[in-house]
Amino acid sequence: MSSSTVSIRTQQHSLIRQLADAIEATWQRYLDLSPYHLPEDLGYVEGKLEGEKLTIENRCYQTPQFRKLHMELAKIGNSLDILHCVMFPRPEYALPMFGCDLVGGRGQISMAIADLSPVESDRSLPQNYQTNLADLPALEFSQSRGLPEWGTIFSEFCLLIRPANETEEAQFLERVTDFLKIHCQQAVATQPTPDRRSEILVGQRHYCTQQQQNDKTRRVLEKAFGEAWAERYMTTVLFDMPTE
Ligand code: 18B
Repeated sequence: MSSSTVSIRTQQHSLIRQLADAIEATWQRYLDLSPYHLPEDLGYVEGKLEGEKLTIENRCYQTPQFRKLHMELAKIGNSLDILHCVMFPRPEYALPMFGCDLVGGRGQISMAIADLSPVESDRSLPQNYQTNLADLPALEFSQSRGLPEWGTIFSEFCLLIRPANETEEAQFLERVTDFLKIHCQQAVATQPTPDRRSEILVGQRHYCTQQQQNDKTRRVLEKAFGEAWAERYMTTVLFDMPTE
């Protein structure tokens, strides 16, 4: 861990900081982590966005079940804090995609999303996931947000909210931690199904293709780093697709 990684996290909105800590702690607790190397120049990035400094820090691991565990913290001056996280299963494992994105600024989180998204062609989650997720207590959030057009990849358990107060922030944090715990426990108990590899790859590629259509993410990256860089970053770091 570089000292700069510690510093950006400590400067971020408390929900982002707490969730980043919870993601990392859950990974450490349940999974057998090894390093994952990003392209040399993309681990720590600085750019300029409308006169403000954009800083991006990436944290990446792999495990026997996951090709890539990716958590990213980004900060634009004092106006925007972002946490992005995706867990990419190895295609030999019929596991959903965990994804989460929090965007906030000036003390308020404007958007918080977390989901375990199916990759099956019938859009269903594995039975054990359905049972465990359905067993979690119902939650009330006062401000739900509608899904964008490309958001057909998300499951019925998807949380997409604007947390209204600290109670809702704490509820969101707890629910995402529950998602992660269920996911890690299920993943380590899952046997690989190499015969389903190509079918699972189709599902994962569809997930990535849809996510690459998020114009809000693209626009931030394009404004700071240019179109070509944003395209490269979205397709090699944020939502890269296994090709073989
Ligand atoms: N994303 N997000 O990760 N995005 O990466 N994100 C925004 O208040 C970044 C994911 C998702 O309503 C917004 O409107 C940047 C994953 C959805 O049209 C901004 C990075 C998921 C929306 C950013 C980043 C995901 C959204 C607008 C790279 C889901 C709403 C914030 C570090 C699992 C889209 C707002 C809509 C929004 C930016 C979802 C600024 C730069 C993994 C659904």
